[in-house]
Amino acid sequence: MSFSIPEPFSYNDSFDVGVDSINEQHKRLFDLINNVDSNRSDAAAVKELLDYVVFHFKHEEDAFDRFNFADKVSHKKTHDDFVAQASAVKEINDDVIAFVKSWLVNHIMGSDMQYGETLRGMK
Ligand code: FEA
Repeated sequence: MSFSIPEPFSYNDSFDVGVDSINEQHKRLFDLINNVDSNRSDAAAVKELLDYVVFHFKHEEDAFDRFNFADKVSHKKTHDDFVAQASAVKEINDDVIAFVKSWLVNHIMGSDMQYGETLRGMK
């Protein structure tokens, strides 16, 4: 199943996974992707996005361990695969931007939504 990409590309309440800290991080990911889109040849913007992605994934994965999230192994693999794909990008173009936007939206809606119940109560 594929979810529609908001245009303009920004966070809205449909992305609420039920954990404030994670929602804030997801908002920031939308912003950082827009920043890369507007500054395509700026290596620092790309690095900032990648670093924040890694930070965010670790935040989620630490919570999976603490709350013993049943699907943590396959969710972590999805994260690792994305980091590998994103790290291999050589040039930011329309296809890359479309891929990253689609990945974020589909990952939040299709995967992150599934830990909402387990992580409820986390800040
Ligand atoms: Fe499972 Fe959260 O990760 N959203 N991103 N990227």
